[in-house]
Amino acid sequence: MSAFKAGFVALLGRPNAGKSTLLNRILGARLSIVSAKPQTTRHKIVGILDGKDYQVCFLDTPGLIPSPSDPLQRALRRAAKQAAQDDADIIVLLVEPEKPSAADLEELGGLSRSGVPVILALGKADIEARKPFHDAALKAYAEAVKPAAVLRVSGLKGDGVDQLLREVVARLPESPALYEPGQLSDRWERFFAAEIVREKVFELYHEEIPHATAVVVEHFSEQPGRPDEIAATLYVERDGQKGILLGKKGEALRRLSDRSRQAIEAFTGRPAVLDLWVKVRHNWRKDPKALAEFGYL
Ligand SMILES: Nc1nc2c(ncn2[C@@H]2O[C@H](COP(=O)(O)OP(=O)(O)OP(=O)(O)O)[C@@H](O)[C@H]2O)c(=O)[nH]1
Ligand SMILES: [Mg+2]
Repeated sequence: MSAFKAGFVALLGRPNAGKSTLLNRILGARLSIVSAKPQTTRHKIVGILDGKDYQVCFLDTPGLIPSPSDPLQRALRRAAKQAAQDDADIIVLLVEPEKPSAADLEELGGLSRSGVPVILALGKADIEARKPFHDAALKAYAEAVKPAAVLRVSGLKGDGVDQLLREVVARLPESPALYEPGQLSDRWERFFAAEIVREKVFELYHEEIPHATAVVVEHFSEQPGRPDEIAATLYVERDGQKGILLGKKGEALRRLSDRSRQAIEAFTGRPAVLDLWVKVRHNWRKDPKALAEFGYL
């Protein structure tokens, strides 16, 4: 009988590379929020996959922003770097199917200096128009990263995901399970409710709004025989942004609330009542106190 294996596997890459989509595909669950806009993920999130003789604890991370321009972006970078340097037993580096810039090679190549094995995964491999770039991209990254394994994946379609999992499991250290078997994440429903509202903000609003919005769940109560009661506050940076979130006669906010509630209900499998409030917290992305309060530090 082979010994039980378990460990942390950090999913790393630039913003928008498809890390959260890949994690959700591996787990078969919508754990980490996804959007078409970069800088969607703002937290390290553990997604746990239990096998017969292994447990893989994937860490979804905020995309590595090339040049962070405010304290929030710096905190996101730190969280991703920390996952690579302190937490990971294995790194899965997910890259775009295009030729990397010198800055990409320097930064993403530098991640391997931590001494943990790196699996280089070229993502979005389903996109036909980008296939001509695969070989050149893989060659350039492989030279910089010195990966332990190289493969192509599509988090969206699922291609290559089994192979990725095999490569990961083969390199897991021997260890007892790190989390209670059957537990999907280290986070609780309250956290996911806030993330789901944030995902809907990314879907429904544009320009600076998604990145200027933080969501705090103030209240979450589950009672037998009754819908969950959830209250959340959306924090934006300026009065004008509050007006945009609300929309004419509060219509936009009602739409956000409806969509968020439906998604939360799909996630928990229970009916819910959702109350959303909007507050201004001036320049919160530059305010370490606010960043700590919102869980980003
Ligand atoms: N065609 C295609 N699109 C993908 C794939 N994976 C992700 N995408 C799309 O790429 C966009 C970004 O996906 P995310 O999973 O949010 O990317 P991320 O790396 O987690 O982004 P951040 O959290 O901002 O760092 C979304 O529009 C996804 O639908 C893929 O395998 N194929
Ligand atoms: Mg993400």
